[in-house]
Amino acid sequence: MRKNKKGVRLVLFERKDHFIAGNSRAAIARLAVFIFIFSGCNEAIAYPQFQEYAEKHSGQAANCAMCHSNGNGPTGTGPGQIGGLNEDELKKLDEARKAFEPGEKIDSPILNEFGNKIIEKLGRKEVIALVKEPARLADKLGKELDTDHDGIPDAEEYLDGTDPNNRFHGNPWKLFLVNLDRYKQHILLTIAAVLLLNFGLGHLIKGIALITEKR
Ligand SMILES: [Ca+2]
Repeated sequence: MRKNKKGVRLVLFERKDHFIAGNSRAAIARLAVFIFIFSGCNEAIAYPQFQEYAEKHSGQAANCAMCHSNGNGPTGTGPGQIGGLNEDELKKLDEARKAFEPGEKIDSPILNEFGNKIIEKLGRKEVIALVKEPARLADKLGKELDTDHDGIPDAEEYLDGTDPNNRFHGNPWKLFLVNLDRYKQHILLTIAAVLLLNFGLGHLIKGIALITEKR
């Protein structure tokens, strides 16, 4: 180790250069995450106002998983959280954050399918504006979106406090009516088959009774 001041500095720089050269990709990814989390990019990464409104309106518990990949929200180092994203996912996140206008196809790794569809349909600019009026989100989503294809529109699931990503999770009465309508043909055919079977069995029993009487 060199004793003079200049020499010590040189050794330190050499170590740093070696660290970056040997782990360049990992270092860049860590740096990107650091910049993302601690810069202006972190501005409004989640909008809990929507979750809070859904809970208040429906009386049902709702957590960040309503729109986010991770139930604990986007901040952290777990799966689907900003600190746990790789380089490709960070690029997707960056693209999604630029989707200010509606109609842009996005695939944000910190959002689930419903969360991504909200941004695709409305654009971030409108979503940010709705933060102050979360009740209007349902109207803005309309009746067409049904992410889990259970027959209940996403807008209604938002108001009901049910999971728009889970086709088995919905208002039980609405699910019953949807399924009744969806399978009405099968139900009618089953009823007709049962009635015909009863009719046939009735005549068969009568026939057997007549034959028995004649004997
Ligand atoms: Ca649905």
